[in-house]
Amino acid sequence: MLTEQALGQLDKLTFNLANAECRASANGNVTLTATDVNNNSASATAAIKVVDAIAPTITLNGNATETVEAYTSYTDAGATATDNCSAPEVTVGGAVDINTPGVYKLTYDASDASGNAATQVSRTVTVVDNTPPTVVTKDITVYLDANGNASVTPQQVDNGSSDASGTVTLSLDKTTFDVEAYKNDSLYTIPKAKKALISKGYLNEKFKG
Ligand SMILES: [Ca+2]
Ligand SMILES: [Ca+2]
Repeated sequence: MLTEQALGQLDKLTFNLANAECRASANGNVTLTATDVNNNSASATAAIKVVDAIAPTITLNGNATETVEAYTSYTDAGATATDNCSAPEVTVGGAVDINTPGVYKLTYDASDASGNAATQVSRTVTVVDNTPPTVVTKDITVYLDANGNASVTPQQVDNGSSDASGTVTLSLDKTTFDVEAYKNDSLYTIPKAKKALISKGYLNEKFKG
């Protein structure tokens, strides 16, 4: 039976677990020596296997859910991992396509040198296009035809309207004009056509302007 005194004579191989537990070289043998009251002693060794069974912990940088405007740029804030032994690298899974609106999931994993895997952390990034196009117009002149009608296409009054998405669909609230429109809307000043129409009797003199 080992006495407290005998235990005090253990070989001096010691372990500082706070520093040594993560190194393979920490594994080794200890020698236990037992000595009786008459100074007879005997020793035996015991192998010490040091094991790290504690997984890293991952902490997300930034928010777990983010909404970003499309066609800008996105930089993932990443995540950091801490471990009782070291600072494991964080592996990022997934990617965000800033040029394609949608919902993206990024995952973060980390393992320590002993193969203990951290609980996966993730981030949801929603890419939205909430920016309306830029509309640029140009003033144009249209001429009434022999029947007193005229039409305008969106392309005729567009002067480089654009959107970051690269595509815009153009439409006009009004595409056809006639003599009545001419009479009722001073914006549609069509001098040449007016002159022609007056000469043809479609307009009377009061519209001569
Ligand atoms: Ca660990
Ligand atoms: Ca847009």
